[in-house]
Amino acid sequence: MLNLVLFGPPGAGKGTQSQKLIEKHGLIHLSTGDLLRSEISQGTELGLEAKKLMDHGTLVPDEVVIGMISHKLDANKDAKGFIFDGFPRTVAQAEALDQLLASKNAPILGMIALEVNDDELEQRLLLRGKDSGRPDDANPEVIRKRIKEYNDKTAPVAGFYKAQNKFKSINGIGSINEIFDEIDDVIAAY
Ligand code: B4P
Repeated sequence: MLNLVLFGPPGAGKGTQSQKLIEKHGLIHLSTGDLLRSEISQGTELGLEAKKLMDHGTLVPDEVVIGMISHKLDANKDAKGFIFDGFPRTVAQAEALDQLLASKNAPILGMIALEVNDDELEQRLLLRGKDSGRPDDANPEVIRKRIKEYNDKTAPVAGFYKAQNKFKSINGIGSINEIFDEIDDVIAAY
């Protein structure tokens, strides 16, 4: 099973590259951001609670996202593999994911991190915010809060995968196709 974690700060290009990877490799895309936004648009109780946090650039509780991922893994038992996009975002989420995958005998093959500096991230997200309708992309203060959450809570997740020799990092600045080719070279070398 080809199970990959695509990693990086908000706006690094995880969602963009995930789309290309699922087309090429026939994987299932599991984006916790997309799953949460779907709960919000359906007006579920979970969505209403998540929206309050997401609109301020704060992470939602670990147990909420772990539950969503567990459900999706169970619903896709015949998948060739999964791209985890925006998950795990805390060390607790990474530990839970290892446990979920151990019970399926299908561990994470690797984590691929996209490196992008803060100024570029802010510009990309503000640009997307002009027409995405995402409140968390429209406000520079919220974007900076998301980057701070990343540095405080998410960046340590890289160490979790480094300790397992599964971490690879690439430059996330450049054309979308160039970056995709680099990611694909990393996958071919696994
Ligand atoms: P996400 O939906 O995961 O959003 P994100 O971090 O902004 O990344 P995204 O994938 O959208 O951006 P991308 O880099 O593709 O999270 C949103 C919120 O949900 C979080 O703040 C949190 O509250 C909550 N959440 C989600 N998962 C959670 C979890 N596991 N635990 C707790 N809370 C969670 O693209 C950004 C822009 O850059 C796009 O417009 C794209 O076109 C552009 N772009 C991409 N590549 C480019 C390139 N090479 N050059 C120029 N522009 C590029």
